[in-house]
Amino acid sequence: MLLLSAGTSPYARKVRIVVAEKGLESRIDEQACSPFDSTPELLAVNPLSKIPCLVLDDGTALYDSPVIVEYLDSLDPAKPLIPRDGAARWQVLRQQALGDGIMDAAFNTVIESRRPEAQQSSDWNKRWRAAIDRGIAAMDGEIESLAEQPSLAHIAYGCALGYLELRLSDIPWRARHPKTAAWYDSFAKRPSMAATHPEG
Ligand SMILES: N[C@@H](CCC(=O)N[C@@H](CS)C(=O)NCC(=O)O)C(=O)O
Repeated sequence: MLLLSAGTSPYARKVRIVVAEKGLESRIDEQACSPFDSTPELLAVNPLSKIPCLVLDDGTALYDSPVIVEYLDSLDPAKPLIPRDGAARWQVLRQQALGDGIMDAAFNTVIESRRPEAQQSSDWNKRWRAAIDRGIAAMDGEIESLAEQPSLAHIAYGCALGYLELRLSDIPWRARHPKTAAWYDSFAKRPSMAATHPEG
């Protein structure tokens, strides 16, 4: 399988952590890809020109990251990162959506900040930053009740917080939410987190 990815993408990082946690490294080649270049190679597999995108050995392309991680999790049902059924399943999927939603708001904020200043929208910036703040507050409210065994919820939360540290370090989430900060510092030591730490 081929994973089109980028070192600083929090969504691609979520997939790369799942690959490591499931021990699937030997089955997946990674190719760095800049989605904003909209290369013919990326457009051939994802018309949305976004990464991550996973191309299976038979050429089938899977996106976006929630679909990819669900597929990867299904390859080894013995150690699920997403509970198979019941309330626990919907909770983990909702928690993934919370982590992903924080990433969406953060990614939009970062991309907006790269546009010419006169074109930047302070209304959108306020809305995205408020979503990030509320999202982390919600995460903080449940951080102590996360299961002992790491799940996709842990991974999505770790990627969201890691992306904020990388790109929006002015947001004082550590000072506001010391429980979440302590959880993150401990989770960030997992080999899968350390191995996928964004360099730039
Ligand atoms: N919901 C998607 C989001 C993917 C996404 O937005 N990826 C960014 C890179 S971090 C991208 O490819 N952006 C290109 C664009 O927005 O045109 C997922 O979870 O995979």
